[in-house]
Amino acid sequence: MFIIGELINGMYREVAEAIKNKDKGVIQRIAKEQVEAGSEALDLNCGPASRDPVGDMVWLVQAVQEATDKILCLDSTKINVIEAGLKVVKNKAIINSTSADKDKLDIIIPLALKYNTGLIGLTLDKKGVPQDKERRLELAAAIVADCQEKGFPLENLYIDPVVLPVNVAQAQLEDTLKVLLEFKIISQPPPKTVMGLSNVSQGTKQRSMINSTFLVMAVAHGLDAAILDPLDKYLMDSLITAELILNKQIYCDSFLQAYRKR
Ligand code: THG
Repeated sequence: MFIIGELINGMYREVAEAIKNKDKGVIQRIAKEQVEAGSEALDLNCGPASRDPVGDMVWLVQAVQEATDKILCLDSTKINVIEAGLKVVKNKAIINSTSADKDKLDIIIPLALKYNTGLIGLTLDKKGVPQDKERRLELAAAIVADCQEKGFPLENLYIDPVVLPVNVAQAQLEDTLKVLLEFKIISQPPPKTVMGLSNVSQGTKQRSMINSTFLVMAVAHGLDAAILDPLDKYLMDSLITAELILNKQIYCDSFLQAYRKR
């Protein structure tokens, strides 16, 4: 599993405060903790309260890459925020994200090509998040087709079926899992798949249990990458164990210790 640490997000009060006060130490500590816990990439999101998302994204990128050289996943719906961040990224980046809207794809895919980044494509459009698996598949196919047309390598494309909270859209979660398998037959090579895992438990009281169970099920449906809280030990141990059961890790009696810190 390609793990993208989700904790540098202005949705968290501590992070929002640190961004506001330009307190690099807090951000760099959270970056290092997530890397130590197994993240290969770090999501950077200024949060809904940011007054200057362009300036804040540039500051976040610069602060984080002083602490780690991991892949940076620039998380914003605003194209100018993404581009400002890309201009200062030194190593590898992933654009998080584009919708399936043609006008957005026409700007974002060339940007991803110009800066040689990965790209996350959400299966939503101006009409919103689909209610069913068929529409999610249609939107994924539209993103894949546009990437093929523009010469963007599908190995660098991550399709995200858009996870909604279990207390809001319970009836859709099974479809969200099943469509992961269907994304894989859209093209050759297939796109990769990613989920914002913690969305599933927002507003619930058993977050770790819900996140872990959903992640294990997603692993069984071939999920390639997850935006998650890598500091949740129960979640990470569940992930390692799911990969063990699917023969993606070699068994030994101390497999949890052996695989936790790779
Ligand atoms: N897909 C993609 N990117 C994404 C998402 C996605 N980026 C943002 C989000 N979804 C993934 N990241 C988070 C980060 C935090 C939370 C959920 C998803 C979260 N935060 C607490 C909450 O809302 O309860 C914040 C409160 C707190 O604990 O302080 O749950 O789906 N491509």
